This record gives sequence, structure tokens and C-alpha cells, in this order.
Amino acid sequence: MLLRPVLFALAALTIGLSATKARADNPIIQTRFTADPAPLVHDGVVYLYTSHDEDDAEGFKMLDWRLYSSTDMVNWTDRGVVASLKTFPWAVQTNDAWAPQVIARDGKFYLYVPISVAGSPKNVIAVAVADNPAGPFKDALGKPLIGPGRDNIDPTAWIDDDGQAYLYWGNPNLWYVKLNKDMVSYSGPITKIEPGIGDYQEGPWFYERRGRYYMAFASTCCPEGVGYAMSDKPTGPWTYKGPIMNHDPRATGNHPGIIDYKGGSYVFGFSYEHNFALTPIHHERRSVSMAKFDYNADGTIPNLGWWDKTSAPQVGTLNPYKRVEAETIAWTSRLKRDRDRPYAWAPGVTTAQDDRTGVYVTRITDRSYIKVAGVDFGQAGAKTFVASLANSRPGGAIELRLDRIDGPVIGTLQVEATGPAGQWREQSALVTAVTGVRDLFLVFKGSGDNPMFDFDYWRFEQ
Ligand code: FUB
Repeated sequence: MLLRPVLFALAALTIGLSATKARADNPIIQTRFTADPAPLVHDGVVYLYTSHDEDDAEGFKMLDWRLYSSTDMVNWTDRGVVASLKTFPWAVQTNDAWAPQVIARDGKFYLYVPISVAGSPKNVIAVAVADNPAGPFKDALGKPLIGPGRDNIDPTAWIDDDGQAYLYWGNPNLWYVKLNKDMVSYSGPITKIEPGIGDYQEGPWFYERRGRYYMAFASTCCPEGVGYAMSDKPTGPWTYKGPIMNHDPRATGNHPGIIDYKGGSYVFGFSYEHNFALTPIHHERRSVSMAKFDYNADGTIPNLGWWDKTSAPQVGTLNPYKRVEAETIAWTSRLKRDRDRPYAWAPGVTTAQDDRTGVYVTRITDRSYIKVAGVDFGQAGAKTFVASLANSRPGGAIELRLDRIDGPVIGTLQVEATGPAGQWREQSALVTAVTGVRDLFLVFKGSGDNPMFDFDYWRFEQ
């Protein structure tokens, strides 16, 4: 009889019994619609550049390019807009910010993007440059790198071991040119790949791995899948190797991005099906998905079928004792009233950015939540939760739960008013001592459906 209350008290003092092994869920970004994933691994970080479908898109409506970063493939930090059509004032400003790719060389980062100019044909490829992966990227030329042409979309770049850089692009034909060392000019002819690669449509993704050259792409529309070809040389000839993802009605306007990171291989793309977590309407409101795979011994890529709802396992943990940006998110959604279950589709929080604060979380409503996966509280245990918040009206709370959306509550921060809009202040709450590696759910509580406070960063203290 005595044992039970003692055990209960011990558990309440230190919540640290279970360790999580988190996996990413698709789509991996839920705060807005993203497409055309272009991952770059640099200095131990995955930088995921994307194009961006506007919330009210009906057909393509694309104005800027965004960046997300991760060191564990499950928690993604929103790094904001890194370039937009305004970066290229000589281009059409109302639409056509399509599939980007960023590549690093000699301490600089080069962003290649398809945009459009007045007239016909209208498709051009532009290049912008930045001193760090998060930009801001500046127009390098004041004019297109690759001039108007019907096929001129979807650039992909690679620097070979001998230092020669290549730029491929095109829909429905695939073209390439040799880039100069400055990465913003080229030498030699613009060359069409002939004969074309079987099943090629658009969205090429060019890279070399262990002496083999790969060209992944969105396969022939419609519906699209992801196919790939291989070659012994960067300029081909290319041999079609089959689908990585099958043709599937769950995608048009697809685009692969492939990387190796921390011993695993990953293919990014998108599937309409996963957008159902975010919206009942799709045209074109896409969101990026990811799958992990293993190359076959001969370097070929297995047919993965399609992106699953559950994606890759986490490769690393998150340190809660250092500042964590609130926009570091494994999943966000909104719960049904009085139920610990999400709506079939329910936008959770989103992000905004300004020059003073950078990117922060906004549209925080009652019952919206952020899941952060694999938070390593260590053995000493956390005692206090600290959050930087801007709250122009009193009210609202952040409930901290462990492991599941209906898991144990370790503390609740009652959010005080911080003054006029844009005034940030750290606020804190005591928490039940928590140890070990846990998934953390920040559940926002208030009343009504209106957005409450904004949220910049958080940390725990011991
Ligand atoms: O996202 C706009 C366009 O649709 C891309 O540039 C293509 O690859 C296709 O995904």
C-alpha cells in the first residue's frame, strides 16, 4: 500500500524514464506551403532551400525562396526568406519564383533560380550570391545568366573533383553548360543532352557520388514521379535507371533533391497526399516530403514506391539548455476543442520575420502546438523553462508536455502582457525535473480563435 504513493512521488520529482526515438513526419515543413526542395550539406548542417506556394495559390503563385535547416533530419528551423523576385528587379515581379538550388564555393554561396522576363520565350535562369548559407542573396549579374528559352527552368549545379562546375537545367529537354570558376559566368556552348533521358520531364538534380554521376529528375508528366539516370562522366552519356518514386497521381510539379548526411541517404520531393495535414485545397499548394534510402552495392538507387507518412529517424538530439529558436519544429498543428486529437487538416503556427527579431513564431492560437523531437534534458534535469515572448494583450499560456500531445504536463507558463506590439520579454516557469531524451510538446492555451502572443525563442535552465 505504501509503495505506490512513494513511486508516484518519485516519478513526479524526476520524469526521465522513457527515451524517444523520434521520426520525421511528412510533410516535413508544416508552417507554410513549400516545393522544389534543394538540400545542401555544409559544415555539418542540412540547409533545405525551397520554393514557396502562396497560401491563396490557385495554380502556381510563387514569389520567394525560403530556407530551413536541421542537424537531426526531424527538427527543422525556419530561416526565413533568403531571396525573392525583388532580388531580381529586372524580372517579372508577380510570379514564377520556381525551383532553386544553392551551391557553395570558396566561402560564397550561389543561388540559381528560374524566373521569367517579359516577352516570349520568357523563362530565364538567374544567379545570386551570399556570404553565408542564410543569405541574404544579392543578384550577381543584373541580368539573366541563361537567357530566355522555352526550356529554361530548374537549374542544378555541381562542382566536380577537378574544380569544373556544371549547370544543368530544362523542361522537357535537358541542357548543360560549363560554369567558370566565378560561378556566375560560363564558357563553351550550351549543350542539349541528346538523345534525351528516358522518362525525363523537369526538375533535374545533378551530383556525383563515389565516382558515379547521377541525374535525378521529375519523371514525365502527368502524373509525375521521380526517376534517375547515371553516367561515368559529368556530361553523359546518361543511362536511364528507373524510378525512385513511381508515377503517381499524388504529384504534378515534383522536384527531387538528394543528399547524404550523417551516414544516411535522403531523397526530398513532394506528395499531395501529405498536404492534407495542412489544407483541403491543393492547386498548387505543395509541401516538401522526405524519405531515407540505401544505395545498392552497384550504386543504383532502389525504387522506393512513394513517400510514406512517417519519414526518417532522428539523427541527433536537441540541446534545450542553449537558446532554441521557437521556429525549430518537428510538427505543428492544432487540436480539436476539448480533445487531444488534431483536426484532419489544421494549420498550426506559422512564422514571420523582421530585421530586429529575425524569424519568430506567430499565429499562435488556443490549442495550436509545436512538437520538438528528441530533446536531451541530460541527467541533472531541467528546473525552469524560459521563453522570449511578445504579448500585447494579457492572457494565454504555454503548457509543456512530454512525449505525446496528451503526455504528462511538466509545467505551464502563464504569459504576461509585454507592452505594445513588438516588445519582447523573457518569461519563465518552474518545471517538474525532467531528464533523458524526450519529445517536447509546447501546447498553446487561451480562449477563442484569435492569434495570441508571438514567440521568438526558448530554453531550459537547470
Ligand atoms: O514549382 C514550380 C515548377 O514546378 C518547378 O520549377 C518545376 O520543377 C515544378 O516543380
